[in-house]
Amino acid sequence: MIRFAHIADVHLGYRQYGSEERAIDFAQAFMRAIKTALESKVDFILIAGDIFHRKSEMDPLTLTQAIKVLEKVKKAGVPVFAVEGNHDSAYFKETFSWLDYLAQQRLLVNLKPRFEDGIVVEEWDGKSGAYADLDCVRIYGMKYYGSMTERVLEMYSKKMRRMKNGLNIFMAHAGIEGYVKIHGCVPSTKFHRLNVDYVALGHVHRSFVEGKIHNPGSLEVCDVSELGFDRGFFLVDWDGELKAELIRVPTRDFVVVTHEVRKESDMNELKEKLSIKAKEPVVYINLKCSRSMRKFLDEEVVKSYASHLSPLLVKVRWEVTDDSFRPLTSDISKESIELKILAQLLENYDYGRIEEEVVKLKNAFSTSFDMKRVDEFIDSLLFDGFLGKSTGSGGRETDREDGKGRSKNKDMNDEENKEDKKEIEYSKAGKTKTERKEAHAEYEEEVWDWRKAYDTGGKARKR
Ligand SMILES: [Mn+2]
Repeated sequence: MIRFAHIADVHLGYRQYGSEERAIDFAQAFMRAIKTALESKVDFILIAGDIFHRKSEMDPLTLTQAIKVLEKVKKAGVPVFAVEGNHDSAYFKETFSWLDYLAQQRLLVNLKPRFEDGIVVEEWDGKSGAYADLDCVRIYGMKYYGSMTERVLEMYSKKMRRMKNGLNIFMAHAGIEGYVKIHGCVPSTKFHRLNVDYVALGHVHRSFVEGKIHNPGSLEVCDVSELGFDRGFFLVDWDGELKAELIRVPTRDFVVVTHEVRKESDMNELKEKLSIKAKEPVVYINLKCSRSMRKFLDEEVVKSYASHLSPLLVKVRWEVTDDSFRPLTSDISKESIELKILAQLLENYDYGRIEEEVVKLKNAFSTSFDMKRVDEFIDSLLFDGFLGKSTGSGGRETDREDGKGRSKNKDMNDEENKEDKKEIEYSKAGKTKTERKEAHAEYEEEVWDWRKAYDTGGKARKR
């Protein structure tokens, strides 16, 4: 019997809502999936694309996360086969991707066809190739090709040869039509037609099985719209017959509340809606109100309604409607539109409310290269104590009036104290880990502090 794990859409390095903790959630989910797979004694592991969230701008922490987990698999002697997703590589451009890098480190096999007067489907030679053979298993891999998926698949399938008396797998980062509206989807018949036993897909963040086509979904929740989706990874047994089981990996709790505020007392109902149980969740509040009502509602107060949940973060999305009809162009200045758009763009980052600064900076550069203006601008930022601040706390306005610099120093001291406390926690965790090793290390959940890239023995993060 052959047993393997089929994982997809890990999205390492995704600092969702600008949260470092969320990026750690994604890494922890990857670790959990891999550990479960290894404990289930799999013969090999498939990763069907989007190991990383961003194809460029790799950071050391994200790369460490990938390497730490993959090293674990390598140590266990289990081979990993992967394809590049839309988040992993620039499609069609023959560039050296981060998966190529991991392949060079012998942490995985990165399967993709080559193009040279048509498609070239060769066996993996230790550096490159489109398919790889194990005892009784052949695995073909195809990376993401966006709107070209169907055409590449057509060409690819003509070059495929079955391994006789073996398990034949085709792995691709592509979706099939009818599940979600995203690019890179093809009709499912195109995959059914392939002369293989198992089609391993990634791309659609929701789990589904359609005949031999299997898509596990993403390990964590990449977008609030994906909340209701079933997700996990497949543990597959094959002995002439296929048996695939979706293994669900614990993920971060999400609390999503939509509420309409017509009068101030409606806020009490919002409180009621939030009186539920959840574990350090991401809280997502959709608030609908009129423009005149919006003036009475303080975002910080809204956020405080969720404080009893000890949330990881609270996100408030305003859906503000105009009280009466007003033509769009007459009294909304170009600048305010620009500010609005910038604010939306910046929402997913950790900079707080800096859209005004961005506009000022842009103006300082675009009107002339007046370095004096740029200097003044930077000075004003520094004195406002704005640097070093995290998510838009709404406290910035008051800092400004408070006078120069003081708030900045206070923040920095807090940071240092936090660091000290952490150091103590780590050293404690280190001790308990050694003690525990003799007992049953197997049954303890391995919790990593990914910022420092080592096992904390379950102490640093409580889930
Ligand atoms: Mn994805």
